[in-house]
Amino acid sequence: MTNTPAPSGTLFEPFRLGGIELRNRIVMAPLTRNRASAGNVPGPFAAEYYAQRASAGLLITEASQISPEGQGYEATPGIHSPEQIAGWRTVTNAVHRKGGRIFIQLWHVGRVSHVSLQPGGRPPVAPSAIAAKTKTWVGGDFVETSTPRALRTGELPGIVDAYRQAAANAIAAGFDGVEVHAANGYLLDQFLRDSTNHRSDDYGGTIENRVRLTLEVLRAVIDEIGGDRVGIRISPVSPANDISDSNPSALFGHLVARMNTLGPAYLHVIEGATGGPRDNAPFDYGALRRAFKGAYIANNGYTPALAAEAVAQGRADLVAFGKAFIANPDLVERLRRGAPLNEPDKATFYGGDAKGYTDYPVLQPEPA
Ligand code: 8OZ
Repeated sequence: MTNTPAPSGTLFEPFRLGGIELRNRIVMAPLTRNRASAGNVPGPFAAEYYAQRASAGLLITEASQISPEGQGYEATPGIHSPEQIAGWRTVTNAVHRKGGRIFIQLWHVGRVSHVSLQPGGRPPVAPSAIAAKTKTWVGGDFVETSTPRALRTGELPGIVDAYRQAAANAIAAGFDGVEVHAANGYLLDQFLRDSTNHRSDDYGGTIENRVRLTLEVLRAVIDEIGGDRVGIRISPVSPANDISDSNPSALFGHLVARMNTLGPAYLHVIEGATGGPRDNAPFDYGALRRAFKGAYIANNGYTPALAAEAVAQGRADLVAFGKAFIANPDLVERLRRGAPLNEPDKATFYGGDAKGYTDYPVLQPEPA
């Protein structure tokens, strides 16, 4: 990865997010690493991994399932058991000792799962019984996802309550807040978008109905821990995990307008195709930013220069980097100095041990 010095600007200035002060505008994006231990407890190197990256203004953890049914890949951590809460406590302590701030991403995969990961080997759940043409990670390999069953209307309050409980657990684990994962074709996104939501109850059909579950989740989580400690991530035009919508501008415009009445601290937007081109489909992100009353975190394919420009021009309050943070624990310092970036090693993204996780080199201190 090449890097040119970021134009002097506001990326390195502090930012007040909800009730907390971030020391810069650089966010570590949520990154799935599949290194959890037995019981889906954060693994032995997780505290060190996150603490190494604590100079980011805000760390957002890897997606963490809110319930056993919410899991879709092997060795992803949860935030529903006492052991998981205790495991995350070691992570939040390590990050806070270094002066960092950390939110946990709350995840339910919906249909993006496999029977072998589901309680009792049952099918995964989704708004509608439509299989995703996508793969998940089981037994150290990618496998086709299993066909889901449609959730009954009467089951939805239980899903909302699992998010609420997970948010309470996150606070018990010492997190500064939570990010509701409503992106990338997982459960909430499956309810939002009309390629995956074919329901005929109050949670399907019209845009008003399709946003209902996401808003109920947001309201429950905010009631539990306060809007200052809650963000939400969306990916309006990303096809990730075999998903699409016939009118993303209307859908996400409506969602954001309704969210304002609940008062989450931030909106985190994957612009374009997740991990891919930013211009895969036309979308006016500026309109979302202007419509939303809280902070806007931009993500996806931002180079240091593009990030500095987005913040300097006021198109984003914060910018989240993913792969660059895998390979550069001291990304903030490297951007400040205009230093070269380490290249991420794709072979160690998912699963494994400390290799490709906690062993990326940092810069030597600058000579005085
Ligand atoms: C990569 C591999 C597995 C899961 C996402 C949680 O896309 C993920 C994820 C990414 O949001």
